Amino acid sequence: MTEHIQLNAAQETALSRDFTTLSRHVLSHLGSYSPDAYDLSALMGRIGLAGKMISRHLSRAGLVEDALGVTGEVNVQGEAVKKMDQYANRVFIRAFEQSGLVCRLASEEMEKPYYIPENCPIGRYTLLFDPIDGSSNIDSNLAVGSIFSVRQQEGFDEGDAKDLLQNGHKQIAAGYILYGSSTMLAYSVGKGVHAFTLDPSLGEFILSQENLRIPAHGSTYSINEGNFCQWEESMRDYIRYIHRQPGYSGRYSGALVADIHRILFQGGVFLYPGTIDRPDGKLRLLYESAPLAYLVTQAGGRAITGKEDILDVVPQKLHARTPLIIGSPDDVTLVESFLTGQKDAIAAVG
Ligand code: P6P
Repeated sequence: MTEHIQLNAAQETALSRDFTTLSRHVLSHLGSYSPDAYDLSALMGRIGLAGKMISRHLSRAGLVEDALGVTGEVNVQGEAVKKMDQYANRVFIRAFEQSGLVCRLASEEMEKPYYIPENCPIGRYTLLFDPIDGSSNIDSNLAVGSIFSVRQQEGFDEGDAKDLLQNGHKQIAAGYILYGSSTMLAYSVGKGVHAFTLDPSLGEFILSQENLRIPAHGSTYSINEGNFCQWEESMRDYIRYIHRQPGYSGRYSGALVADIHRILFQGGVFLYPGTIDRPDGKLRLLYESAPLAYLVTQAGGRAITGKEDILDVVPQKLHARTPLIIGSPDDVTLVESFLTGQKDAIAAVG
């Protein structure tokens, strides 16, 4: 009779980890094998598939004909559309056309939601996403990301997707994919934050960090100081205060996902406040700030506009923008004390 072959502890751990794929992890973390849980697990699997395809295209962009540069078009945001934006947007659409799960996709790159009619009577999910966040980094081979948010469709949609104009608490899943030195996916379905690393040799996202918790404080502040003269005085006072404190480091990559990923793991605060040109800020609510707020909040962090929690904001339109201050709870609270003029709090920090 063959003995039950035992690997050593480290080998058994590695083997178990390698079989903890994204879809399986979602099911185990939902702690349910209901049809909804299977749907969400399958949906996350399709997001992972889209991420793998985008990662592959990015890694060869310099070699593949016609992958870099702009398309010559301008998107609904008034920004030049990069060829990679268009490719990534198409990848997400194709990933969900064959899923049966998702009826609508709303993207930074599309003025109106994209409907998948054959899915709509059954598929009750909507995917909101920024296919490539930070695409201005692509041609310089710097980190970029995808951001995603999943909501359940409510009621009958007459073609205007009005039910999407609700606060961020309505999200049932959210996360991002970071195309950096490795490709990582961080997600939450409301039961903590978990990170996966793409193993190209397996073609699978493998669990690398479970139940991530953001540090209460970090030394990083991430803001585009080129806008200094456009901020409100209270924001300028905060930056002046930080400049006077020892130990802080400014880190700003131009890609929201990369900056948030650093802060999620090392602590600190990311800020994109309103400016004179853009009083509502630059970042979009439904498919950038709200999903990242959901994720960071799940990890024990905070995300505010300066006046209220990001997750409480109700957008008036699909591509609404918002100021964003997000990260470690102590650091966000310090920024908030400057913006709300809580002089005693400022005095306390010296
Ligand atoms: P700025 C990229 O265009 C983006 O939407 C985010 O990824 C990034 O954090 C921000 O805009 C950068 O904007 O005005 O500092 O170049």
